[in-house]
Amino acid sequence: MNTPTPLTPAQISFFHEEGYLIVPNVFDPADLEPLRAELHQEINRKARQLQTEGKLTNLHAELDFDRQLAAIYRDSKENGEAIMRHLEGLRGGGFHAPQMFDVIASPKLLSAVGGLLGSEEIVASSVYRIRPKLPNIGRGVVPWHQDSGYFAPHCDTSLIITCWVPLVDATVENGCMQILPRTHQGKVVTHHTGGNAGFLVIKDENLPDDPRKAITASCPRGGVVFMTNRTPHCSTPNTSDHIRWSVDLRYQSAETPNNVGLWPETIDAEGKADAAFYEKGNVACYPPEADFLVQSRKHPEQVTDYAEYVRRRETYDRTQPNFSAFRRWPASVAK
Ligand SMILES: O=C(O)CCC(=O)C(=O)O
Repeated sequence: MNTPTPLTPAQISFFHEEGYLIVPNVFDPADLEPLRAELHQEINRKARQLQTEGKLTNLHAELDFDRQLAAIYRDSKENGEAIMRHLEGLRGGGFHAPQMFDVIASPKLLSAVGGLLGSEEIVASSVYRIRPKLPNIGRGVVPWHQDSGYFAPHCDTSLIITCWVPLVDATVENGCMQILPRTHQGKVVTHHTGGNAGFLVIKDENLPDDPRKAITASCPRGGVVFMTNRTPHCSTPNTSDHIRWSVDLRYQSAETPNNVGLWPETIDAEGKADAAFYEKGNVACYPPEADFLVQSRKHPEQVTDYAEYVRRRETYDRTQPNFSAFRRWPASVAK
């Protein structure tokens, strides 16, 4: 990866005024190749495991990264979902690899994030998601939400930046995001539970503006869509013939509440941490997952390396907290 190009003052102002920013060339597309290749290999590793267990017959190994998983899913929804669950990175477990960490800790990305945060002390969150949005499958369609809908209310007015990084060109056809601009200075609006695939959802009547004002966030591979935690966004169906792969990563200033360096003190026989750890001791914006220092000019010796990042993710994953105490949204009813 070569040297980062800092964001311009105009780009930074645009982000703060509009609540989002699309930068088409944060990365060279080649920078993302190691992650794409590793994900592709991981699909094959998991598919071979399912084959050994007698659940899968055709690996479709001749197909490219943006097609293989869709073919496996077409043969068997169960196998396709097993592989997707394995990759998605939910709850700290799932896929992590040096190639993933290299993207999270990429100087190019951190240069942009630092410009938007106005801070060089940057905390990354384990709340990242790897999204293979398969063609014509509803599961990857994400309803309107603000990321803060998922976070603890004490972080509502903090700035947490979502970096949405497509691993293929993201287009209207393959289901890129829609973003409602200039609405991110308002409150976290009411979300309902029970949206598509278990996602939270903001009903149209609760959106802070007319959804027809949404912009379409198409973005080439190498680009990044930056959003704030209060920017309403959603994503549309993939009507193309290939998978829309993306990862979304989250960062905040080290001054925003976080659980850097904090470990569950007690994990009982069932793997659950003491509830107090989540309710009092762990003030992170999303306490079930581990935050880590990813860049620091003041304390470079405290910046987390790959091994420590894995240890933190795995430890938090083992605790499996019940996070519902933090934010209770009403259940969705048919509109
Ligand atoms: O990738 C998508 O389709 C939606 C992403 C999203 O909602 C997010 O990153 O918060």
